[in-house]
Amino acid sequence: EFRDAVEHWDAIVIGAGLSGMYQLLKLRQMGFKARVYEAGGGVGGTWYWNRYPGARFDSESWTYGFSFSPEVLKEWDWKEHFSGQPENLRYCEFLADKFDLRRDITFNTRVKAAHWDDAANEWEVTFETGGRARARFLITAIGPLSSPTMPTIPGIEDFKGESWHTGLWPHHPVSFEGKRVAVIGTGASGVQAITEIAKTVGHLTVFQRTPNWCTPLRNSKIEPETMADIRSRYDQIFAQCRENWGCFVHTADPRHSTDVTPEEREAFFEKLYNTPGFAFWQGNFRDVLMDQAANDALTEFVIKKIRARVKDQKIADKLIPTNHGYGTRRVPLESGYFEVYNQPNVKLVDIRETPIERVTETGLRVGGQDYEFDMIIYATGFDAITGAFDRIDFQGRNGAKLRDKWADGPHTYLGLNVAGFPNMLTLVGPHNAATFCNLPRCIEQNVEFVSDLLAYMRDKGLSRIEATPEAESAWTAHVYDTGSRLLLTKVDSWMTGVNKNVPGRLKRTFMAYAGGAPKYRQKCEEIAANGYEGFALR
Ligand code: NA7
Repeated sequence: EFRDAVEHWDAIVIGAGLSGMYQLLKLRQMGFKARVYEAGGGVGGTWYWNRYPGARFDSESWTYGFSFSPEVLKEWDWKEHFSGQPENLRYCEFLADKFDLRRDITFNTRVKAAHWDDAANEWEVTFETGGRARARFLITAIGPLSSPTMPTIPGIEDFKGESWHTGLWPHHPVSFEGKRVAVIGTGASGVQAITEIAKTVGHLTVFQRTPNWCTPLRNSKIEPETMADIRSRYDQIFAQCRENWGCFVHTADPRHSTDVTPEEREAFFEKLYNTPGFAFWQGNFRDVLMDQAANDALTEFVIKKIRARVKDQKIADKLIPTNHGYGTRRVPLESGYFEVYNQPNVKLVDIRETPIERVTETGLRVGGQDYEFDMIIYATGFDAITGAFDRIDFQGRNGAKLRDKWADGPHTYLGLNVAGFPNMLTLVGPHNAATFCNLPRCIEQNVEFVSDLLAYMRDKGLSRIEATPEAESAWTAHVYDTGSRLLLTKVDSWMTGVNKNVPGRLKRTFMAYAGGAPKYRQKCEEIAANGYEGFALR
C-alpha cells in the first residue's frame, strides 16, 4: 500500500536566504530538529536570484555581514565598500560551508501551502514538487522582496527574443554586445542594471514610468590595510549600527535644516552628496523626510545635480521626478546612471506620455510605434513584503486564510506573529523593523528574538504561542501612527503596498515599520522580559 511519506521536525524554516540560514544555525545549536525548505537551487536568497548585471549592496559591505560569529568576521575579507552580487553570493556560500548548513536544507522545493492542524498542535507544509512535512513551529524566512512581478501588458509570451526579469536572472552569462536591448522599470534594480548594460550594449532603450531620485553610490575597492582597520573596529561599527534608525552607519543630523543659513545648508548637502552610500538619505537634517518645506529644499538641490549631469535638458526633464519629493521612495544609488543618457546609443522613453500597448514577436508597441529588440529586460520589481506570503496558502486556526486577513493590509504583532496563526514566526515580516533596515542587522535581532522565545517555551514546557488580538491591534495602530510622521507614507511605492501589476494592490497601506530599529529592539526586549507579554502561551 502506498503511503505518502511525511517528514517530521521540531521546526520548519521556509527559505535559505540570510535569515533562514542564521535561523537554522540557531535552532541546531539549541538542539532543535530543524529543516529548511528552499525554492532555489542554492543558499543566498536575494543574492541567489538577483544576478542581473550591476546588482550590488547599497549598504557598506562591512556593516552588512553577520556580526554573530567572531570567526566569520576574522576570516571573511570584503573587497569593495559596496560589494557586488557575485561576491555577496560567495559570502552566503562561505557561511553555508563554514557552518555546514546544507545538510539540513532541502533545495529546489517550493512551499505551496502551510496549514495549522489544531488537534495535533502543529503545522503541515505541502510542497509544489509533492510531499509534505510537519512541525511544531513554522518560521518564514521568505524575504521582503522575493516575489517578482511582471507588467500586465498583453503579448509578453509572444516575444521571440531573449527576455529576463532582474529578480529571476539566469545563471548563464548574458551578453549585450551588438544587441538592441529594452529595459522596463527604473527602480533600484533598473538603475543598477541600466548603468552596467550601457557599458557594452549595442543600443539601449529605457522605458520609464516613474523616475526616481537617484544619488551617487561612490563605491571603491577595500585595500588590505583598510580591511585590517575595519576588522579592528567591528565592535564599534556594529554598536553604531545598533543605535541607528535603519542600522546604517549614517545617522540623521540632530539639526533641523532651518537651524542653519542657506549657504551652510547647501554646503552640508554638497558634503553628503559626495559621501558614499546612503549618507545623503539617512544622514541628512532630521526634518527632511518629515517636513514638506525641508524636503522641498533638499529636492531642489538634487534637481540641480541631475540637470548638471544630463546634457539634454529635455531628457533631464523626464528624469526628474515630479510626483514625489526626494527620499520618499527607496532611493536608488547609482554609479554614472545619469550620464548613461548622454550616450548616443541610449534612448529614454517616458511611458506616461506614450504607454506600452503590447509586447510583439519582435519587440514593443509603444504609442503606436513599433520598436524592435533582441532582448527585453523587466526591472519591474516585486510584490513587496506581503507578496511572498500571498503565494503560499497559509491557513491558521479554523482554516482562516492569511491572504484574506491581510487583504486590506497586514495585521501582525511585532511583524513576527499573527493572531489566529499559532506557532508561526515571520522573520522580516510586514510591520517588522527589518523592512526598513540594513537587513542582516535586523535579521540577527529577529532570529535571536525567535530563538530565545523557543528556548523559553521549551524550558517552561509550553507548546503553543499566539499573539492576542488586542496586542495585534495595538501594534498595528502603533505602526500606522509612527508611519504617519513620514512623508513617504503619502507616496505610492512598494513600501506603501501599491503595485499596479498586482490585483488588489492599488490602495495605499503601510507595509513597513517606521519607528526605527532601536525602538523596535527595545520593545522586543521589554516584551520578552515580561514573559512574552501580548502573546497567549500554553
Ligand atoms: P521597484 O523599486 O519596485 O521598481 C520597479 C520599477 O518598475 C519601477 O520603476 C516601476 O515603475 C516599474 N514598473 C513596474 N511595473 C511596470 C509596468 N507595468 N510598466 C512600466 N514600468 C513598470 O523594484 P526594484 O527591483 O527596482 O527594487 C526593489 C528593491 O530591491 C529596491 O528598493 C531595493 O531595496 C532592492 P513605477 O514606479 O511603479 O511607476
